[in-house]
Amino acid sequence: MQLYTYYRSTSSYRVRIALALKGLAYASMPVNLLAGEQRQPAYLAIDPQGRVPALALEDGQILIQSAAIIEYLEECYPQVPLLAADPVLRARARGIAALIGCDIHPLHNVSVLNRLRTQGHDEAQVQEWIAAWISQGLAAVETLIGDHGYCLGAQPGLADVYLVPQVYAAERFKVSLAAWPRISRVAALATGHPAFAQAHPACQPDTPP
Ligand SMILES: N[C@@H](CCC(=O)N[C@@H](CS)C(=O)NCC(=O)O)C(=O)O
Repeated sequence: MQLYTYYRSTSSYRVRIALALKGLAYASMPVNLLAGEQRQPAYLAIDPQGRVPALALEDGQILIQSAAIIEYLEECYPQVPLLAADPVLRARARGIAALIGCDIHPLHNVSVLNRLRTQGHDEAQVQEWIAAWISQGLAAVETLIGDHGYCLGAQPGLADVYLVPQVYAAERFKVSLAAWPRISRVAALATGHPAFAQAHPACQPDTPP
């Protein structure tokens, strides 16, 4: 498989974690979002929306959208499951994933921030926008996760696949995690896990030196 990815894209980071947790090999196909490669015709032929990630399967078929890609991996490679057997726990994990993937991340995506800038908002206003949405969302996540281990149990799962990249984005945008001890605990735990370490933005082929 080939993963079209950008080192600090949180959506790509999610898929990298899922692939690593499941022990699946893939080739990284870096797309430089700062250079606008996602809007070039060659990449639009892969994802007409011009976003990463995209996953090319071994038969050449291409999947887009991190949620759909992770669901595909879960269905095809269930040996290391990201979802519990219990339907309620599955729904809780999907709820946290949707909260982050639908209600936090899209509001600080690069194209949204650039639209704010072209509308005349200065960097302080853009920063306030980012911090407001991340803080509101992570405050809710803090109440939805448990007091021990990963978000919803002793093993990492779908909620962690979404939360750890969102924590990375919070730190990148200088949003303090101090008010959220459970989230901080999960992030610290993930730091010591080889799959999360392998997927981290700091050690991707396109990570700047
Ligand atoms: N809902 C999509 C979001 C994908 C997305 O917004 N990716 C960002 C990077 S995290 C991107 O490619 N941005 C490029 C742009 O906005 O031009 C997913 O989960 O895959």
